[in-house]
Amino acid sequence: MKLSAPSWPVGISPTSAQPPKPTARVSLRTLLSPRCSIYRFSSHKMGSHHLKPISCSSSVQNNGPPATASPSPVSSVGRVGEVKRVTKETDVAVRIHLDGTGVADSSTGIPFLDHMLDQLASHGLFDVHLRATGDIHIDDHHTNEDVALAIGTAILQALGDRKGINRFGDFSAPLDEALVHVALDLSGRPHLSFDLQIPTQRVGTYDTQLVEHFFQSLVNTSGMTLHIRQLAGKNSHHIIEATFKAFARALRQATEYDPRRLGTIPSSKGVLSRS
Ligand SMILES: [Mn+2]
Repeated sequence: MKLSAPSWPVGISPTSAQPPKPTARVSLRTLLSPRCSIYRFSSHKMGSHHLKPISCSSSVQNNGPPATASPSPVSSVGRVGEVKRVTKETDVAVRIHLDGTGVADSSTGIPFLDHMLDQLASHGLFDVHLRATGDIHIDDHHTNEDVALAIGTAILQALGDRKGINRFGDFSAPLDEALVHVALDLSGRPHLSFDLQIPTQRVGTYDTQLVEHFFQSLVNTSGMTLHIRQLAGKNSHHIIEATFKAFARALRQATEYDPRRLGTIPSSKGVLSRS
């Protein structure tokens, strides 16, 4: 696997100024350090009690000034995470702009996943550009997982030192008969509690088991505490889509700035570590 900055044909629109603005993002050099191996797991390890803390702890551990070894070309226009992740199974390039306008531009080869990533962009008001190719001739498992791992890493990178953010997010999204509650904490500590009862094995061609796998993968690389509860719902498409909408809204809240924070780190410890 390698991480490098992909070049995108799509420019980033400047955003309205929001104090405080991070001075730089976490450098890819930091992400590539030996202490920062992206956690990769296979399906038999997916039970949450089997998950080990990820080793990628160096990039935000101290919450000090972000690394400056790699001057960010985008620091003047908002918080952007950009990751290219290549394995023998998949090739994923993602760029996420947390202070975006909801530009949805994702193509994974998995139509239903594209539909869900569009929810993430439009309801989070994130600009999400993602291209993925993978071994979907086998099934969607590897591509679904690696897309989520890359998105999680991009979020981690975009958040930088997390100064001044709300940190917590909470939203309940209805979609017709479905109602899903999401609560999250950008704590730096990966945890997923997942309680959806999806009644069918597939939505379109998408295996509904992959929903939990998607969020577990995202949680592990982003360093996020995430709770997902289904309060109502009968239709699988509605339940999953309500989940992505609630997640997007909660993440938007958590990543946005709290003006009363005045740019300080929202933790009584003074740091938001990943361990
Ligand atoms: Mn839909």
